[in-house]
Amino acid sequence: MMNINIEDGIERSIKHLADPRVQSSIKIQSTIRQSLRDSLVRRGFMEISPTLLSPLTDPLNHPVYDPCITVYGEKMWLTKSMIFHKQIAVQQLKKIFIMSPNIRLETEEKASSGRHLFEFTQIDIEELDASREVMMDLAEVMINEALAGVRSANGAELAFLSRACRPFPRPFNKIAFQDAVANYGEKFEERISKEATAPVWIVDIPLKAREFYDREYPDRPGILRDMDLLWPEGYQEALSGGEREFQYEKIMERIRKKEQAEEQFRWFTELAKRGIRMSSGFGIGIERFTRYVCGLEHVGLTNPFPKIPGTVSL
Ligand code: ASN
Repeated sequence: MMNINIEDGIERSIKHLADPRVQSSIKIQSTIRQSLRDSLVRRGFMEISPTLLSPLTDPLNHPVYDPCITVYGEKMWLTKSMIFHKQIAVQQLKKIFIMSPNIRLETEEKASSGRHLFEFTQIDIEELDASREVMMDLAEVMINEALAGVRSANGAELAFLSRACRPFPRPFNKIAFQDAVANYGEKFEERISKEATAPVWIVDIPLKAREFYDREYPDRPGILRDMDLLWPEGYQEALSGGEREFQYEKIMERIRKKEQAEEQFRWFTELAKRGIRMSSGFGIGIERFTRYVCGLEHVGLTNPFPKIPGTVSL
């Protein structure tokens, strides 16, 4: 069964951990994690435990291998994101966040994207009764506080990596998805990010490019009250989020429109049937944040045990 050479694997892992770029980025990441947590706690958010295994997880909007295990005779999935758990927990807990480890078994060609690991952490945030705009404002403030935090705590690492790390003028620029496609074509994320010198919001991403769970504009069918943020300098996606659909009928209609198996979401839809309130939130990829701050070619350089798509490693 074992096709990998463990000796080689261990050798690679030792070399990786000894790489000064890896050591600097891990140090910087520690500051980023602390700063993001502090920003949220200061604003009344509460950290809750991650969920690793559940009969309910994010369907995602792109294909991944789908690891599922049988637990006491029932199927459970490794967490791809805690989107539904956030939406459920926030009904009672109001303002929450999770340092959430996610497993997404990305297809092999993603190995060279520079942006994908099949195990990563996102700081996943949700607030009850909040609008998308409130969440965008929070994201900008948190990002700027983390950049300022790194600048003051990690001077030596930034100098070694030749990075400046300054907070950005606010508010960040916004482009509607439709305009982004019209002006930059299908590969707009790559193009906009490459030409940008500060983060750029992509807003109003349509249902066809998104999962079913973000909320539609009441008067613009198919267009969602959602957002992505792009890092500048070509580092692409920093975060994604939106307002969540909360009306049972609409949730069901959208699951059908996306041609997804209703059964897979029953733990959520049955709860929505009883009545839930609107919430908004987003998730910031911690390794991608670190990669951008450090200016590294691959996100794997920000993790002590990087899981590169298509490769088995420690
Ligand atoms: N964390 C994202 C959100 O809040 C969802 C995801 O990771 N797919 O919308």
